[in-house]
Amino acid sequence: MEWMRQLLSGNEAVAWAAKDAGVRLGVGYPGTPSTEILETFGALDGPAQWAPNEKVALEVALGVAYANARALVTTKHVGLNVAADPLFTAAYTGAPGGLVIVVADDPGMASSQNEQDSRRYAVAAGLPMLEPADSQQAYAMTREALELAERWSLPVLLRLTTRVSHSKSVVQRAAVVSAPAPGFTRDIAGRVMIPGNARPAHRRLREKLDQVAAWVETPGCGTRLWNAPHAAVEAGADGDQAMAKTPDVRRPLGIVADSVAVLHAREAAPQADVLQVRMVHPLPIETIRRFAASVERCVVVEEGDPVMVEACRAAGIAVEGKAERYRFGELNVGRVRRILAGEDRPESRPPAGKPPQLCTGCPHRIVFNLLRDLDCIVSGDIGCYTLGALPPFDAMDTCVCMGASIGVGLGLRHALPPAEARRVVSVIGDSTFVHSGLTGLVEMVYNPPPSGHVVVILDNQTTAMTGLQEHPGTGRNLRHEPAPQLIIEEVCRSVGVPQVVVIDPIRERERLPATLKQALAEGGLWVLVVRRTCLLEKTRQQKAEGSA
Ligand SMILES: Cc1ncc(C[n+]2csc(CCOP(=O)(O)OP(=O)(O)O)c2C)c(N)n1
Repeated sequence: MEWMRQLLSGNEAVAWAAKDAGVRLGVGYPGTPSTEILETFGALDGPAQWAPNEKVALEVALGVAYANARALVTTKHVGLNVAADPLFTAAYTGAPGGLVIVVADDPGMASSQNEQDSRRYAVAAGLPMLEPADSQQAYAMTREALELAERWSLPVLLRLTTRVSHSKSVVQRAAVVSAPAPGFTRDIAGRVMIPGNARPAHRRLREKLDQVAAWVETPGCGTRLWNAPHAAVEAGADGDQAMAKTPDVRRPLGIVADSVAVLHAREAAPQADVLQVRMVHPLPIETIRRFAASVERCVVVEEGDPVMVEACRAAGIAVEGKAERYRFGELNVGRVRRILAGEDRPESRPPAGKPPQLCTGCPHRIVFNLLRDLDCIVSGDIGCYTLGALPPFDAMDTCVCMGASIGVGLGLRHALPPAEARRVVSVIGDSTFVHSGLTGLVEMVYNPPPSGHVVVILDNQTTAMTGLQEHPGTGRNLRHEPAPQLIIEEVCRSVGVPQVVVIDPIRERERLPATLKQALAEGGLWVLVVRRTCLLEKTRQQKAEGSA
């Protein structure tokens, strides 16, 4: 049944909402914890596609929204860095169709290289940001975000975190709407961001944000009040109404929280009133002010950076925050109890888990054994192969962000004395190469270090790290159907790399060490494409063929 209540993860709920709200195109780049949003949208027959990277994803979606159609972008937090350039200026141009950018943060870094707090992006770019606490809210707020984006012709950010993305809870869907017909209305002054157009556009953006800031203070819009059970007000009533019913009695404890911290706070302090901030930018600061005035003690409970607590204090609202130690990692009920108790003594450490490892039989293993044995200085990148940094290989020396391996390797080659420079190798996966390695390769050809350079592209024919997604180099699209294929070695040759060698590390076991040794000794510019399909990808393909 269409309207059946379903048990969905936050990511699945976003995908269902996009489907029910007539999203014309969902586009993104995989990244934990966001990946399943587009995969689910695609499985629901929603038009979904992987872009080579997040910047391109946002640009494509922006074009869709310029054409007056609804668009959804999905990314993990660090992907928003990649998409930051179009993001900031898209805030100026706006887009009539309704553009929602779902960004999934990873507090605690279950699978990321940093734990940046994307709420800062909403403030910096000047965009509204909504934050659901569970799957039902993820569904409702995705739809709300699309409506708000249309209403103000302004991209809207929807921020999830690992818990919200991956936890399952019951979702009741709402009526399906059909998308309006796309069409183009020319608006040169509004969309061509030369300085003369951008100056008024910035002012327009700030005016729109003032309107959003006024809207967010209207009852029920930016907040929701979860009252303690003994309070003489209805649980779940909106903030203003509930507070109006108890004007004279100051209740002992009030908590201001966002995202999943709301659920932790309710469990940790069932006696407290909890004000859920649903829109974190613009913040419903006057509603928070009234809430804080309605309680004896008001504590802000938020995961990550002290974003809301700083905003409250800047607005002269007396709130308590959390000790610095709780900025790191995820919150949970126990940690929220500690925050509320003002407990700042060291926390007990969870027992160390088993370190992750490359799979038995993974073709990456052969390369890292070799790099270790040759005592290479390895400028690494992000993917399964980052595990080459751990024992028994210990064969990766740097890993910063996707695509950095080539630039960092070049820098090392430029600076190190010749004997050390000749040991430097950049190692990058196939998906990562397409994502952001290409320009590094152009740099290598344009400004070659005196000792030359060697790039090893670990081509396992999939994006293994995030769960076997396709990319332009695999020759298949998001649904694993055939698509035009980017031939990596041809691209390398065409940008001017003189020595490009493709090697199967298993079938050509001897050739790989011989070629790498030759490349390191001879100097010059080399790309070794080490191509062998990931074993898990092979199994996926066999299963797909079996069920076809
Ligand atoms: C900007 C950014 N987007 C997405 C991710 C998530 N992510 C990490 S590595 C990776 C790609 C891994 O694929 P590949 O380079 O082919 O290596 P493999 O895991 O297959 O060995 C992705 C999507 C990220 N860390 N940063």
